[in-house]
Amino acid sequence: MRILLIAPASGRWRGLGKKRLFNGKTFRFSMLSLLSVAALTPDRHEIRLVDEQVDDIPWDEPVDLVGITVMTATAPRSYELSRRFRERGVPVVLGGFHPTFNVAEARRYADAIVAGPAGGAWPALLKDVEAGTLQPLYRGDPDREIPLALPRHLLNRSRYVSVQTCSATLGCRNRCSFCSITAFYDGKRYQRDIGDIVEHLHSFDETFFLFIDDNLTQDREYALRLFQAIAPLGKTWATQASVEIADDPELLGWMRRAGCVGVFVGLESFSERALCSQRKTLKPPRFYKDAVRTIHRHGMVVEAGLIFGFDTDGPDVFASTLAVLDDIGVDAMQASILTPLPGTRLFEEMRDRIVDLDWSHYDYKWAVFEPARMTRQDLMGGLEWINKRFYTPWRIARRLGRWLVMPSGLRTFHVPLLLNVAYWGRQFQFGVKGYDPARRRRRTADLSRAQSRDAVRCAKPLIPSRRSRRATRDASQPLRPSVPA
Ligand code: B12
Ligand code: SF4
Repeated sequence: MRILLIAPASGRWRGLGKKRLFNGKTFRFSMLSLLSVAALTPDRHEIRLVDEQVDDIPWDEPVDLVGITVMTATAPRSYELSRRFRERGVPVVLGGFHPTFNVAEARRYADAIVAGPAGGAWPALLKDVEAGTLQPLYRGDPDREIPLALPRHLLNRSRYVSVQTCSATLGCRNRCSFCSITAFYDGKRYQRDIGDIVEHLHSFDETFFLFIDDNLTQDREYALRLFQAIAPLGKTWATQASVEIADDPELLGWMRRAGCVGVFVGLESFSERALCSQRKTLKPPRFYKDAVRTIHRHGMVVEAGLIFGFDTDGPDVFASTLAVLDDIGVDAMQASILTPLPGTRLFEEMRDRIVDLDWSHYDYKWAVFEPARMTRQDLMGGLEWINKRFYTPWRIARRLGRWLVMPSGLRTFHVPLLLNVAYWGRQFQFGVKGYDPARRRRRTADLSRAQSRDAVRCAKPLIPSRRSRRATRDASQPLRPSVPA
């Protein structure tokens, strides 16, 4: 069979990778979802992989089966692609996070759904397609390992920051209410054999790679053994980890020796109340400054993940967060709007407040619910504002200058440089502007105070001037009886 696997891209992401400047390459990686599906496909089938951020859909090429990976934000585009292929008589299979949590909806747009991981389900589905007995739903088995060796030649590697990505673990044992990972893996965590990972990393022909794990250091003993095993390989890599690593000098030391040059840490918010409300019970925000400093001392860049729109967030949250970010000294920042993704506990808790069910807006940039302490417009405007302000040239220069004077700062200077320039380029490319809602409110309040003052003055001058007294008298004269007394 000729199988076409598609990673759809919605809105402004579509074709972004074809642009010459600020084409999102720094943020484009992984494709592990479809590469894993391809790796589970028997050799007798022919596979083509299309990433819509980079490639066009080959509408005119003959194909026997289409597989689409679907996130909530890309669901509308996926359904559109699916409709067009099905109109041509090509069966379409949808897999990934969104169909897993929305089986009934997704089934309306596809011939079959793979819910959960592809292990077990995809090979069975292919057999059924060949036998002409395709079923509407297949459930994957998370205990079946996805092969580590992947057909990376299916990707145009020049379009990605790295096609060398690896997942040592899948899932996370924390249960943050906004996170899809918890729901997808049911709060469980799967760890691969360390020997297999080392052997796999040996096969990478470039020095730099990415661990796409959601929380690589969650199991300390496993992480320690992993870092000790990969240290001799002389690779450099980046990953996501919990800020708690800062409390563990031994782990941090091995992480550095293993080649880690950067960590993405989900700080989410600087309000302890906000974190508690989402059951994110990690390090209290007041320790972040020391934590960042410690991670820096180990030569790793810190990119902070932040979320806005918690019920404790008022219009002033953007300016106050920016001040804290400047103070604690993170090197890059990714800001998102709290988004109740289907399948998460947050989605259930927010059901009554969700006002926008256009899935393409579930990309962390839209306020799809009514926030408690500001308007949806303010939340979106504030998000753009903090993005723009954090990546102004002078703030970038200050961060880079700070990085240069750190031990081994020169050697890894390209990491914060690339990240900051890429983020700045994204603001530029997407025309991000925004406004500070607190400031706008103050200005509006001042304005309306001034207006009401003026209104009062116009309506009833407190101390009428001599001129206005005369004017009042003059104006009222015709109303006096004209008959002489
Ligand atoms: C790398 C990554 C990206 C990369 C690349 C995505 C890609 N296509 O490979 C980039 C940077 C482009 C990206 C972008 C976004 N991402 Co992203 N991303 C990830 C991340 C960290 C890893 C994905 C991965 O490789 N997983 C490993 C593979 C092996 O697992 P998998 O993806 O689940 O795939 C398995 C199954 O789901 C299934 N499967 C998946 N697809 C298909 C298709 C078929 C046909 C079949 C049969 C099976 C199947 O089989 C696979 C093997 O078992 C995940 C988090 C995570 N742990 O998954 C978030 C994640 C997928 N992203 C997410 C989001 C929200 C986004 C964005 C919308 C916002 C953002 N973060 O910027 C944008 C979307 C941009 C757009 N509008 O186009 C959410 C999705 C939640 C949801 N309910 O939709 C996740 C889960 C993060 C999270 N914590 O919530 N992302
Ligand atoms: S947000 Fe991070 S720590 Fe929380 S459940 Fe998701 S992956 Fe785990």
